[in-house]
Amino acid sequence: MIAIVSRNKSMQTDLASYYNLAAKFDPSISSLICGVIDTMNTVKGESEELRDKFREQGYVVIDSQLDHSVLDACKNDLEKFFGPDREDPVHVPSSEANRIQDAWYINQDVRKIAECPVVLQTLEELYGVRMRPFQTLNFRVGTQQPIHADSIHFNSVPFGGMCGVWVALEDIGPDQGPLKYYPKSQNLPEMNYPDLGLQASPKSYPQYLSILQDLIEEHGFEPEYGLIKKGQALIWCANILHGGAKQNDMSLTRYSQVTHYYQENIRYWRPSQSNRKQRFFKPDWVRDVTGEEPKYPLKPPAPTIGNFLRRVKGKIKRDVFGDYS
Ligand SMILES: O=C(O)CCC(=O)C(=O)O
Ligand SMILES: [Fe+2]
Repeated sequence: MIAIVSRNKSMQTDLASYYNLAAKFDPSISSLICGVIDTMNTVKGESEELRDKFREQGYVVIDSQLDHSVLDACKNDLEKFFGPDREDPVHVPSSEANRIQDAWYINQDVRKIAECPVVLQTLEELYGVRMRPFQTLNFRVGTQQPIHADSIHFNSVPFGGMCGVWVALEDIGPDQGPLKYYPKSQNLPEMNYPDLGLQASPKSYPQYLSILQDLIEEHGFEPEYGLIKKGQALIWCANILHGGAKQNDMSLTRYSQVTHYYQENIRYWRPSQSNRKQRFFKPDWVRDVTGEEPKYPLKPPAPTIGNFLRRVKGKIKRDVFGDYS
């Protein structure tokens, strides 16, 4: 399919209908612009410029104003959980050598970064509604993650009620494998697997990624890089194409925290887990769990064939298809 798109000129001019995307432009959701909720009449003043930039470019960079002691403590306290000889942070849903998911369960500074007042205030100004953190990811080095839109992992009804915020825990230069993103690509329509003629399954992820490469080329989107200073935060919207740039110098670290946020009181679904029908889920909101029994590790699953196959499927999804959702 990708080859056809690249070679066929008439299809190049009408990719939306080729991929059966036109129906996505539903006038009843006209309050959603480029995946960013139109707040023109609700928020005025100083934030207008930032909001315009967010709407036009699909991202903005702000100063989180987080105390550097919080950033340093986060970086230092998680250090033992990274690398080949790392300690296993058992009370989180998942962790790998360079990726700890939801470390807010075990680390107060991760939670402080996720609940950063300046970030929350800015998100409210950008979206006109409250956004709530529901997932954190901490990285020690660059991810070199392929270019994707977060909406393929975390979608919502209405579309666009999700965003990512990338906080630099150290100054980020071009050789550290910075965040790479394509301004204006958020203008592409909502693309779920069936819209691209793909089965809604992690198996389709490599094809999804290569269609995005095609679209980038067709539209001439130019990449930008998150060369930001320690404490700055890069906010991106659900539909913007982004990933991790190549790490040129393997000796360099790239300490960072990504927090994903959802708009409150909408419906949440995951395209890769919605094969037969749209499956909605309840986000695990970031919150204070200091008084709670640890949720992780979950009880080991019963040794049934079903559970064994589920674990193998999960591993293939991550290791073979690169789908870390
Ligand atoms: O930090 C990166 O390199 C990419 C992270 C990312 O795409 C995400 O967390 O949504
Ligand atoms: Fe992402």
